[in-house]
Amino acid sequence: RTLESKTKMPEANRKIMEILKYLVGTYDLLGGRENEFRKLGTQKAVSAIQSFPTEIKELKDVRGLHGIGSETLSKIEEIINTGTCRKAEAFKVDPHVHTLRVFEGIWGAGPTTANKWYACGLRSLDDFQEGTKGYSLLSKQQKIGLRYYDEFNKKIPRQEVEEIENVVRSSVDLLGEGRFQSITCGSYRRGRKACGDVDMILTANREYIQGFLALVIKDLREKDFITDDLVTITMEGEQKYMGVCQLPGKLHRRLDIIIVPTDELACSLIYFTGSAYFNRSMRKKARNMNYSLSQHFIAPIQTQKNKVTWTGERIKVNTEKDTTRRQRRHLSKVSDSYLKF
Ligand code: DCP
Ligand code: MG
Ligand code: MN
Repeated sequence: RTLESKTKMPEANRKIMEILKYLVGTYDLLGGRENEFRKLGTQKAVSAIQSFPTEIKELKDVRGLHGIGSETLSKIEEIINTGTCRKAEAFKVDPHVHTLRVFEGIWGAGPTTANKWYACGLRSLDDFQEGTKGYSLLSKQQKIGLRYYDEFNKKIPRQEVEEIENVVRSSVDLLGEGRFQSITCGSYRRGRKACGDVDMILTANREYIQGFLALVIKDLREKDFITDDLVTITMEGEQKYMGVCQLPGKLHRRLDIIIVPTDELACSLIYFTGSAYFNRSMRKKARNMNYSLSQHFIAPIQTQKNKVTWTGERIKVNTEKDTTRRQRRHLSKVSDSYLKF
């Protein structure tokens, strides 16, 4: 797996990516039809540049790239020439954008919620204090998000991610009698020095997984390691937990755990390691090759006049590498360095 290795991408490309991603995030935050349109256009450029093999020195280097519109091209030109673009600079000092970003920093609040609050006249975190109108607008999760606002918005050093991993793993090993493997994914597995949360996959043979996640969570709660629950999903095909944990003397941290049968591990690893961008391009690529890639499996599909049909067949993949090798065989003429492992 190619990590998001900072050394590999040329500095100039990384700069362009960084600013374009900031624009994508801000368009998303602002919402509305126009911004949605701009967001999608800019996102296409991000995907294209992500896998661009050489340093972007001039506009003509990217002019022919598939999917980059003229508006985005002119921004890229601005970045090449000036190191920034006026749109991004304007967003950075826009109080409306600033407020929406603060609101979006409350766990459980996305762009839609942030805009709704803004429209209600709310302007800062103080407007959400207990007993206020703002407080009454918060969901149960958002109240937890607000309580730990500063803590959740601080990154977790790798070392602490490993300490958290160890607590979870020791519980899993004991309760699972050694049948379960636990793997920390997300930005940690991509090699980041500091992570937004801890994302773990627990895996064992299908016969053992039913109900197991609930046991682990209960145990971790009794140990006062898990302090709050945000989301628990326990369906037949999916077990997912999102909550809050805390090591003694450390900050409250976000913890996500999913549990998957071993036969789905490869696709789950791809999904849960991300990044979200990577997943989007992988899935799109799969789709273009008449495959459907999900967090559970990869399967051949047929597309006719925008109608997608699935035969029910799944491709057996044992490793992440299998998943893309199989795809790549059908795509030998396209070179996409981002898909190379
Ligand atoms: N994911 C995804 N699409 C999303 C959100 C998440 O495909 N909209 C996948 C890819 C992510 C993984 O789940 O890498 C974990 O999600 P996180 O939100 O924890 O993101 P990261 O771990 O990548 O970054 P961070 O350091 O912010 O936690
Ligand atoms: Mg994460
Ligand atoms: Mn996560």
